[in-house]
Amino acid sequence: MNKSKFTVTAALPYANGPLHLGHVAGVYLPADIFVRFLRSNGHDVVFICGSDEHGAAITLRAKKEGITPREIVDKYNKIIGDSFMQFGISFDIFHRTSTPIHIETAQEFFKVLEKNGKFIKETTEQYFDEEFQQFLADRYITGDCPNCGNSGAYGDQCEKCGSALSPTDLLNPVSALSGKTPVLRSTSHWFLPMDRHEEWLRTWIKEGILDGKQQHDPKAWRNQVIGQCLSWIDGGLRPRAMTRDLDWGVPVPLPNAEGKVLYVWLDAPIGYISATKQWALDNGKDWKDYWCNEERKLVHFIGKDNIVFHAIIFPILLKDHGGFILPDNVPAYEFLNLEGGKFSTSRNWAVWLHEYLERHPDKTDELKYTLTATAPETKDAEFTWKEYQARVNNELADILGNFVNRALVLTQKYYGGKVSACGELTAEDQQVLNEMKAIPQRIAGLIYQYKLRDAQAEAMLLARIGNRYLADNEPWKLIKTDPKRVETIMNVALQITANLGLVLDPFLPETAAKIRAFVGIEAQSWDKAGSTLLHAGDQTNIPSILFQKIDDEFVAKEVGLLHASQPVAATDFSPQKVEISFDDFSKMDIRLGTIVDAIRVPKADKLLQLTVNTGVDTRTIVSGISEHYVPEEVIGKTVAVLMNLSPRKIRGIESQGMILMAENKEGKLSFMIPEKNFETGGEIR
Ligand code: B3M
Ligand code: ZN
Repeated sequence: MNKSKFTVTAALPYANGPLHLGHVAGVYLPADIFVRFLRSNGHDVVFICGSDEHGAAITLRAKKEGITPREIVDKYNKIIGDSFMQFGISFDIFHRTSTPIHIETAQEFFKVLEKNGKFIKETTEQYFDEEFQQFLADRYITGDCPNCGNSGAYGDQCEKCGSALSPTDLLNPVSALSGKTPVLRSTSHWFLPMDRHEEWLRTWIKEGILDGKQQHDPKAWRNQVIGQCLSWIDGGLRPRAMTRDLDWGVPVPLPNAEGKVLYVWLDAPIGYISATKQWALDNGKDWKDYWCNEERKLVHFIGKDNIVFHAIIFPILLKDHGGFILPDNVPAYEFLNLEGGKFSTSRNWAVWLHEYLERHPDKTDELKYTLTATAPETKDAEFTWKEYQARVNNELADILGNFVNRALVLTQKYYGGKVSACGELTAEDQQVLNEMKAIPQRIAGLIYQYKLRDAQAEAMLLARIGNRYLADNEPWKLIKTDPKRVETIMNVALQITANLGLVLDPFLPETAAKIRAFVGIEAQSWDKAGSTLLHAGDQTNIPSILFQKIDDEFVAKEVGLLHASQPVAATDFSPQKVEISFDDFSKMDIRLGTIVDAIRVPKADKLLQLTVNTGVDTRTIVSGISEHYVPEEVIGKTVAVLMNLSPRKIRGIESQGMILMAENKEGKLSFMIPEKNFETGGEIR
């Protein structure tokens, strides 16, 4: 078979902050799995990434940290690059858009478009911050999205609904610099008349046809990608400024363009090309073979907020320039949420990759497995530490780890580690071996369709089959009565083990390498997967444990870290009250009481009438918790009671004391329940 050649890119992360697990799950890990598979299946492939070092994302961050843009990009390029390396994302190059080769490439690209009349130069009114004396575009300006109402939409895009915007589209625009409403001033820029491109884009995206030729299979594109693109095109594309008034970026390479730089979304995608050029220089290749050869498939892995830039704007630029191939596919990922919330840099609701790797340097495959198993391929998904624990314990440790360990330990025990001979195969053996043969083909089929979650599940299926095979055949019992049969069983089990060392490789490269080392084989090409890889008499090695179980303490610690990192806004809670003496405090008699009965107070929405056993008596307390708890759920709870508060009549009922509650920012209430199972009456001091 003639194997397609690929150029695979992963979105260039802005060098304005570290990466979190949402980025990893929705771009870098799937791209890496895809590329590792292509390599092992004998495709010619280059895997390109780098940091995006221009644009308002960078300059605004620099301003916030009080350092220069150069210092910002140096700092985060290193943090991001190091964490990719440590996590084993196997880019052929991780480049930078602030390098001379990139700046030159981007300028050259711009000049060609300009010379060929692909831009319109126009003077228009743009927002200007009078206090900071600066034009405002992109992230320098925020406001309400005209399409979805999101109040944090940027001047070039709403990240919530994904639509591409211009600053003047925003409702209630505010400058990110001064926080004030900007004024309009005129300035000239080079615009890309996207409206001229609607027709061919529609045919290309809908049917995969470009210049009358079938360029790609539109059925292979994700529905969300096609849907988003068509809705923009149908809504009418508008000219879009390709330059900005800024002092950080790629200077516009024309006379009389002082103080103007390329729009970051013209600059950054060209970063894929310049990175390829650098890699080609370093490796004695011709970069044009990766960008200008129609035999090659260009694939962009991105998050869904980047769809318009990769499936509409960049293709227009490539076509306008001429001589370039267009993407064969743009697998875009939805968003990953975290423990019930959205990943957010500003609210620090995130698990940062570099911090995870610092805490758990030996748990890369555990994270990869969980992220792939829950990847937001077709809809938003959620990462929780509980699920991580369950995946590691119940799947990686109990199934994969257990099976591999059993197969190798028994081989050590019975045959001194030598692969036993395969005798006559039973129908069951044959069936298991047939599955082993079929699984790699199914994995390949799924990966070519960018269904990496299902592909990983297929690879794990082989471990499940192996685990069940040993459990069903119980060689540890049979060894006493039918040692001949056990030889065959162990041979089959080891063939499965060796195959796991191949089929898991794209997903769990470290684990797969360990398994191959256990059975004593080298990395093999994908076409070997499914076959019997071991021969009777081959020597295997003593295995180590593949996966340690994750205990509850691990989960509690991780969840705790997440909450502990939350910035507490001064306005969220009331300020501290005036100081009191110890005597004042000790006047209060607070105890553990148990709620023995609860009823609603008629005609009072907020009130429950509680009967509380305090250890010294049973009393009535009226509590304003009815909006938070129904009577049935509070009965039996042991809670903190303020005993010696003067009794008061509430709605005609005498309330003798008070139940102490904690309140969060949203005004939700929680009982103060003792952490240990303490009896009623215990004093709280
Ligand atoms: N840096 C946006 C992002 O990180 C942007 C991607 C560029 S890809 C050419 O989401
Ligand atoms: Zn929106």
